[in-house]
Amino acid sequence: MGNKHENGTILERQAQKLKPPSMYQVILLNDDYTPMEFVVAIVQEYFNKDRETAMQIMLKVHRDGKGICGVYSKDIALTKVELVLTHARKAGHPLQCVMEEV
Ligand code: TYC
Repeated sequence: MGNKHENGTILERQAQKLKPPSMYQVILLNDDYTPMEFVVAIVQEYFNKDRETAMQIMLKVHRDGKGICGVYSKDIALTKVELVLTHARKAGHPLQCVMEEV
């Protein structure tokens, strides 16, 4: 059932039901202790931003409490959150990084 190649109707119905994968914003949160330069380096290294863009993102987080570093598929976003948190903890900083479905 459901796979008639001689009649395209059923396959077309299946195709119409397919949704694009959910996307996730990876967000940095502000704190009072993580050095600004450390955050800039994190944004450059894990979110592929140049120094100027990384500085703007860091300053937005510092002023507004949070800021978006990028939008990714679920597995990529999860990996970035884990890498950032691992790097920050190893360096002894309380930096927080979360993901939110767009
Ligand atoms: N508020 C921090 C400070 O003044 C800098 C900072 C920016 C920390 C962004 C975290 O996600 C952050 N040193």
